[in-house]
Amino acid sequence: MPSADDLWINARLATMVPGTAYGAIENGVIAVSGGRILWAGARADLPRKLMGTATREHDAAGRWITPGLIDCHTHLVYAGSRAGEFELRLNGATYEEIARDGGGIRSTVAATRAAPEAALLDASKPRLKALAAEGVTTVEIKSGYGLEAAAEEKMLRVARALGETLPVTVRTTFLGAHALPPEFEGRPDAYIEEVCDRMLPAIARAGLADAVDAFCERVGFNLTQTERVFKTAARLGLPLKLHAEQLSHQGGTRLAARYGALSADHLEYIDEEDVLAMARAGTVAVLLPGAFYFLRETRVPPVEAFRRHRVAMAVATDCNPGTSPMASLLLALNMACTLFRLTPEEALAGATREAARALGLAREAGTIEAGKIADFVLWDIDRPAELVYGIGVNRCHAVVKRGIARTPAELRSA
Ligand code: DI6
Ligand code: FE
Repeated sequence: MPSADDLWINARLATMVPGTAYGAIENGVIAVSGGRILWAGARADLPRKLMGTATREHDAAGRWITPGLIDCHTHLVYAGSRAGEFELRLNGATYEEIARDGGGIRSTVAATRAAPEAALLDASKPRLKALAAEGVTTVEIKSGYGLEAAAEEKMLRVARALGETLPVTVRTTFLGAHALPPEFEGRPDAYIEEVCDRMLPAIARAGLADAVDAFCERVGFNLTQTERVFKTAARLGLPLKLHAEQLSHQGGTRLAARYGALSADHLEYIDEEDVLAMARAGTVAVLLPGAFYFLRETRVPPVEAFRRHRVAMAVATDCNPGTSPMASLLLALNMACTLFRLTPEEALAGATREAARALGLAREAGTIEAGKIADFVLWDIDRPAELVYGIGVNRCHAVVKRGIARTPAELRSA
């Protein structure tokens, strides 16, 4: 065993390794070497070779340490604001009506297309900083507000650039099939052809996307169109995700399971058969309580069925201007408990271990275990449930990204 660069001692570890509640270890130690966790466990079990050899020793002073949080579903790169649409909805219009009238996603598309790349980065950075300052060390960012090759590529480049300017791992997802761009009005199949024959192959060649997603919905794309996107992505070797059964039941979840998708997301209108298909395929259920809350949805995803059939549940912000203008994963966790009745432990697992699975990163992140990237968070809390319990409360003391510690204030001013 090599010697450690850093030893974090006197910690209460919520490792999130399955088996015991929160995978908790009292009087724990984390040894870090080369940005990875070399060893984690109880002080009493610390290998002799790691004692007193570390270059730096950090006293966690009895604080809880969790894995770095992972926000596995966001659309945080966009320009403009939809506060006006919010006001329309409060004056009686529905989300689907606004979408059909060319508002909604399309208004964000216009603003995002028009924004120079640097301006798009500037507009998006505060949202990622807010997440980072509350312990998010990995984030997924989708395209889908460009809806033409150049603007989709611009969004994905900005997402990648965010990961280089802030200490957060960024995973990008191509969501070209998010909405129908105005140029293709009445010709959705022609747009899907554009996505599959031109946009997706070019983006894959440029290495700009880590996964592919689509919006399978009445206001999005139908099953046949979604399947064409999946086929193309699979041919290019890209993993799949799907916005499924958010506003109505379209059968997207079963399609996603059939194609071995990493995750199906939203799922308010999913049925028992769909849950079984997900269980068989190992597809993660990504729950997005922010969108549920903001749209005042009343149908909740079937959490009990997910538990019964052992479908892993992740929780994410869905940070986007139209249906979840929320840049707080801690708030999403609170909402997952209050609105969907997840337990605090399920919610925290949903933003760590299961979120890692939803991104295909289970071997790299999501728990505090030897071999994983040294991403973890120190919290000023007495018990893990406190993370999920507070509303608008950030108890983050320090965020360790690849072994390097920063305070929330440093992350906010990065
Ligand atoms: N589902 C959503 O909730 C967001 N996208 C999606 O596919 C909404 C995006 C927006 O309205 O801007
Ligand atoms: Fe979304």
